[in-house]
Amino acid sequence: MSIDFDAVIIGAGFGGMYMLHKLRQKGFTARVFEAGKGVGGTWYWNRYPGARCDVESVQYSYQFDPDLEQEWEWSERYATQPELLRYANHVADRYDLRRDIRFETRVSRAVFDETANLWQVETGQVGGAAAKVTARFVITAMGCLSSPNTPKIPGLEDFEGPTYHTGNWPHEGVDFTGKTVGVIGTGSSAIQSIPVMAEQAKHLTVFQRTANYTVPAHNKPLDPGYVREVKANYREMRRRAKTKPAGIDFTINSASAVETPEEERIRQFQARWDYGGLGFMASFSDLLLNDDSNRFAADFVRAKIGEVVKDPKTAAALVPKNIIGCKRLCVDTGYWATFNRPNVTLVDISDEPIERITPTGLRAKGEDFAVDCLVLATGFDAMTGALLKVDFRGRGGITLKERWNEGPKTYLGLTVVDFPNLFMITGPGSPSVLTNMLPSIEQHVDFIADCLETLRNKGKTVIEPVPEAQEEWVGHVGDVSNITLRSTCSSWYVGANIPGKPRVFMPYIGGLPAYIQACEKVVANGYEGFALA
Ligand code: NA7
Repeated sequence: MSIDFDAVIIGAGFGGMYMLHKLRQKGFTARVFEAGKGVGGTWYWNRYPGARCDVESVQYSYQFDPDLEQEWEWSERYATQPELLRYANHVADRYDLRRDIRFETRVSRAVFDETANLWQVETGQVGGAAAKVTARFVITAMGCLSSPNTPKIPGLEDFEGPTYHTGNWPHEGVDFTGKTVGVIGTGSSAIQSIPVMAEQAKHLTVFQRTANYTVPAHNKPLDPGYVREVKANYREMRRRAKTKPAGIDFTINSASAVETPEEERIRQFQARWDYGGLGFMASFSDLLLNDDSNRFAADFVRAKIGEVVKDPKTAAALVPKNIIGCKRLCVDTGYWATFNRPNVTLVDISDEPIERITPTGLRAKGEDFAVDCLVLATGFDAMTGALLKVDFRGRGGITLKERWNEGPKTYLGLTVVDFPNLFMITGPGSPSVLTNMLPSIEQHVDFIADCLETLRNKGKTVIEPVPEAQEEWVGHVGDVSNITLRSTCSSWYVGANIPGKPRVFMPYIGGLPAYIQACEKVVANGYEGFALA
């Protein structure tokens, strides 16, 4: 059987685009299949009002080409979705990527042919015929938060008005003027969009199952002097970022919160709060390791709610009860203050679920809430959702679904036993969602491209992890997750938001530096843990 491409790449977000560029640079042929009509992945689909990245734009950007980072101008501290999408399109143009991308094409199935040592990839085009291509390697770049979760709330299909999911927002936008809107969910997407939708809607009713911690973004236009400084020292900043567990260049206070006197502790929290953003969790080194330390941070944030929200009942309902940073910390602009608006109501459904969706609204806690439209800010089937939508068949016809019956098992979050020549960019078992995605993506792309080049140089055509190496890695991923408080709550990190999903802490929490070191050791030892044929 002939081979159409060295590699098929699934997805044209930041992972897929760089993978294509890198493979071309090394002289490989590649074809990218992308379900959307354009590039950008997460930033293509998540077009809800107020959508922006919670990692600062100068850091949430590619670093593989110093010219690119010098020429691109970010306008705000945190880039909006439209700006990120412009950036993705700029990258696609600059490196002439589109000619190897097939848009509106979804990969439905990929079967490894053990005789020819290649993948047979089946695609379906939106409104078109199914097609098959063959490739030596398949590389998934489908994103970690790309399979929207629509909860099975009784009656949802009977609702007569429009229903929008934040993770698959209409391209033409939605005009909420004069509308009554019901929002389900209070995660990052809701916390970003609620303040913006509230400015337009006649009335917004927010249904909250779990109150979330959020810290102010303090977003602002980027000061030209600051940008000049960043650009003059970009390499050094990127290098520093890679020494930090999250791959983000912010200062981590090495002190312990419990061992720090109260006055100083509050001063540290307040300084981070005033600066804004995810760096709040780096106020002390033990916030996710020690219950008491965590409680100090949680109480600091909880106390802020009462200072902002005027209605005591609403303020009390907004106070999160669980561990701070266990679910991903949110970064907001005016979220709590939005509940002071006369056109916004919070409905606490923590003690009983939404009873049903009716043709004209929602019924919860024995009350009917009439709404013109529904916004589902209900998140994603994270980390494995998109991967398991593709019918991957490895050796002996085994499916990835069967293999991951009890939760995802990978070697380095990159490869899976019995699925030769299949690589996952930011797969489960890699730092991925616990880090700045851009450097994590680039590290994976570089690893994969170097690996393919090594195979070519050695005259090898097959690479796959050996079971012992995978077992050891899965054990290590589990062991490090048990050290932190992060694995203890019902978050999407452990699959708890999807009924029936096995409860496993999916990302690698050992930090980006430790992970990079582990990968480098594997390579230095001649692709230790892999079998090459
Ligand atoms: P999240 O963070 O998973 O938030 C989803 C929200 O939807 C969360 O508040 C959920 O409550 C709520 N939810 C889900 N299903 C239901 C049902 N059936 N009833 C009521 N409420 C429900 O997704 P986001 O899109 O906001 O953010 C995802 C990531 O993107 C984020 O972490 C950043 O990394 C960027 P729950 O907490 O499960 O009780």
